[in-house]
Amino acid sequence: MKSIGIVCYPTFGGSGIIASQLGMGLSENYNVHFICYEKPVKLNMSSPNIFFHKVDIPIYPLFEYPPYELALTTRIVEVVQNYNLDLIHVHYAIPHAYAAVNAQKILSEQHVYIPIVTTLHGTDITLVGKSPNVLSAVNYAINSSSLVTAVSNSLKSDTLQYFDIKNDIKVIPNFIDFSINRNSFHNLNKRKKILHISNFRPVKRTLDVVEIFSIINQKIDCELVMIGDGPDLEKTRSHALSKGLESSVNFIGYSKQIDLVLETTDLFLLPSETESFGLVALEAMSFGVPVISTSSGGLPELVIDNFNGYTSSVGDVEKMAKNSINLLSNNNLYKEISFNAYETAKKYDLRLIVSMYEESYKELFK
Ligand code: GMT
Repeated sequence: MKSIGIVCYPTFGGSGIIASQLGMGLSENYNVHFICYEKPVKLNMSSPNIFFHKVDIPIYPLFEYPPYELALTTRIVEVVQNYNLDLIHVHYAIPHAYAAVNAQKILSEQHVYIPIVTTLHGTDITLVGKSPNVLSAVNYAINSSSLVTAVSNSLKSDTLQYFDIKNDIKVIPNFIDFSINRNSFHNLNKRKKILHISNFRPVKRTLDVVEIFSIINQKIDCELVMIGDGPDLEKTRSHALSKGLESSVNFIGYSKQIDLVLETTDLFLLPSETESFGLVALEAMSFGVPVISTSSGGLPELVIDNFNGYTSSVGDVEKMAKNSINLLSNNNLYKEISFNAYETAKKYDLRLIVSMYEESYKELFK
């Protein structure tokens, strides 16, 4: 059986979730070795083919910034040597692709060949990667990877625009596990439940979520559930308070029970400045929950306006609220859009997308 190493951020972010689910899917046919500074939050280690190797980052008073890349590079070298890995798949260019291509170089001096697959997830390109402080190192890491994948056409074209890319970039979208039970047929709740999930970074525009909700709330009996935590949480909470919405907005922090919440949700709001894909929108759609989003980045590749949800320009809270009110007050329209959302999500079934990765790996094995 071939052995694959996966490097990812172990936190609640979409890239870590995709990497974990990919590893679990691959473990039916491969040994999968996760190399991360913590066990990924969504990783279920029940398969005997899944292994976890912790990256210990040296903390020493001299260092203001711990040398994560060096520790990761060293750990990749060790795991490849000790477990005879056949390929390393890194998620997120910064600094994972850079660490992996350096590990590849170290190993080549020992006559060990290891192909590197780099999956670009979004912020590693659109927000941080294109910054002049890291641009040439990220450019080098992408060009040195054996295969580069991006999670949407939009991310692929952003990457080609911001970097000097010599490699082809293959688009392999995010995916969702349809082997778990998904309650797709919704009857609208009497009191409509509206949901937002994010890491409350400025790119998520969580104040717009409150604005959209406050307009809907003037016309429709509804509640807003906000899941997640991050830099804009307090600002968003204060904004809801200042609008007198404290009794109808519920901030619940991080949750591992998102599926349970989605089962009883009527509408999902994602007014992001940009999203390379919008995994959380796909999760909502897999429960037949229509999405109101912006038309930025890769979102319109998933959320098709007037078909499985509605898209608007960034910041157009009036239009997003108008579309929400129209949808939530029209049962027949709601049923149709909800059904289309569910049917769209089925096209992103884990089994289909994992096999796209497997096909790509096969071309790289020696
Ligand atoms: O933006 C986030 O919530 C986290 C971020 C990450 O890197 O984990 O998500 C990015 O990758 C996801 C998985 O590919 C995509 O679905 C998200 O759209 C993308 N976020 C952005 O582009 C802002």
